[in-house]
Amino acid sequence: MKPLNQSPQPMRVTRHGDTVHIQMDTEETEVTIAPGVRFPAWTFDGTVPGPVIYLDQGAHVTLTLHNLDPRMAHSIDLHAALVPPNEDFGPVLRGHSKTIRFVANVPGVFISHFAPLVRAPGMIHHPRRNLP
Ligand SMILES: [Cu+2]
Repeated sequence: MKPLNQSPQPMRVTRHGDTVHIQMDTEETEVTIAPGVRFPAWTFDGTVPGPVIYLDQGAHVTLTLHNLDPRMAHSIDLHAALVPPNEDFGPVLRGHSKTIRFVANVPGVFISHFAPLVRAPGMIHHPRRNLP
């Protein structure tokens, strides 16, 4: 098992037409909350709030959350994903990964957060257009 405070890496997004594959890491790590002030936080890709995910309406999304934390389970609750929350938003055990699949059918701005606590990255679904 790796130690706490691993160097975060940015969210990895791969797009192939309407298919979007997202890789995110979750862990406890120190973040800077004011100049010179570090604080331990539960993070997505090492940040609070986590990264914003931009999707086209109709995108077929596969999001894999990797829990790098050696001490505890983490999870993600994607309000944009109309999936069974008890199955897809449940805990990802330390050192494990979980994949959530959904279609971004509804355009809008959605919160995503660790369940049950909020540390919100966002997800924005544009009405259909071509993202780079
Ligand atoms: Cu929620």
